[in-house]
Parts: sequence; structure tokens; C-alpha cells
Amino acid sequence: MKDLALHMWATPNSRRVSILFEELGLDFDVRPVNIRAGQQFDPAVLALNPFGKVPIAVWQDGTKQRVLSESGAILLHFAESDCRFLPATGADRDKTLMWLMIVLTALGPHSSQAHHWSELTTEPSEPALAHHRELVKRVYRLLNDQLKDRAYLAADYSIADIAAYPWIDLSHWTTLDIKDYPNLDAWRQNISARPAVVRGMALPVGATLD
Ligand SMILES: N[C@@H](CCC(=O)N[C@@H](CS)C(=O)NCC(=O)O)C(=O)O
Repeated sequence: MKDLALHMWATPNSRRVSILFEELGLDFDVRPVNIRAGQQFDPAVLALNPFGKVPIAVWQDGTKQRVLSESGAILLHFAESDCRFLPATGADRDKTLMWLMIVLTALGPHSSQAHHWSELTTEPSEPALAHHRELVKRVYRLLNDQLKDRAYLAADYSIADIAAYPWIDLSHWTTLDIKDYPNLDAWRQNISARPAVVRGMALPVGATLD
């Protein structure tokens, strides 16, 4: 058993963290939590995160066990611990945090809602889908404009890019065509070629969202 474990499934919020762990070269165990099978409500998972959501990171800090949920909190903790993928001070840090917050609070939730109304719901509603698709469009336009003459969302490759990538990789969930956002699509292709991203996106091995 390793000192660091990631409770996760094949979901975009989980894969933000598996990508970061791979980028940092951390040695970690993957603990699959199949959310389609309701395993997020197993008592052992609820004991770690009463919200019943993944990802959850569990690690050993000396003699103490530490537990953290919420993908954004986990990304911040581990990026800061290693002083990587988040500038320590200054305007570059401010901008990285700003883009991270946009991704955490708008890109992820709006994409998730669009996915609900495009695929998951048993009570389809065209107005609800249209509403959430418009919210995603607004974020996609913003990201596409930001990436007009730069390779990454903030100063350098950072936890803002890492947090955004798994959701952009699943752009079809929103029913939007990523090709309509050429700078965002080019960024997606660039990030997708990173070996750590390939490894992080393949976890948990064999897991699917079907
Ligand atoms: N704000 C949370 C959201 C986590 C979240 O919604 N996780 C989903 C998978 S992407 C989940 O666990 N869903 C199961 C459920 O809500 O029951 C984060 O960023 O970690």
C-alpha cells in the first residue's frame, strides 16, 4: 500500500487530479469508486467525503492521515506542496488562480449540466439543454479568445490547464463542436500529447462512464 491514494472514477473532475499526480511524478494507488454503480455512497467512501463525490485524496503526513476532497482543493494543495504548476507569487499566480476559478466554477459545472440535459436525463427538456449549452458557449468563447496568441490559459502550463482539459476532452457531452473554437481545439491537442496527461486520463484502468 502506498502513502498516497486517489479515490476516483473515469470522470473529468477525478482525472484533473490523476493528471496532476502524474505530472508531479507522485507514486499513488488508485482506488476505483464506480459512481454509475453508486459506490460513492458506500459507508467507507462517505467516511472520507460525506458529500459522496470523487475525487478524494488520502495520504500519510507523518503519523497522521490526511484526507481532501474537491478537485480544486486537491490541485492547489499538491501544486503548492511541490511548487509546480502554480507560480508562488505575483501577477502570474493571480492570473493562474483566476483562470483556475473560472474553470472550477463555470466550465466544469456548466458542462456537467449540459451533459445531464443532453444524455443523462430521463425527462428531456430542450429549453434546459439550450440554457446550459449557452452557458458553456460563453465559457468556450472566453477560453478560445484567451488562447488566441498563447499556448496556455495563464503564464505557463498550470493547474488551470490541468483542471480544464478533461472537460474540454469531453466537449461532445455539451453537444457543441470543439472545431468551432479553433484556439481551444489546438490547446486541447497540445495538452493531450503530454505523456502525463495520457497516463492520468487512462485511470482508473478499465473504468468507463457507460
Ligand atoms: N466540486 C467537486 C465535484 C465532484 C463531482 O461532482 N464528482 C462527480 C464525478 S465528476 C461525482 O462524484 N458524482 C457522483 C455523485 O454526485 O453522486 C469537485 O470538483 O471535486
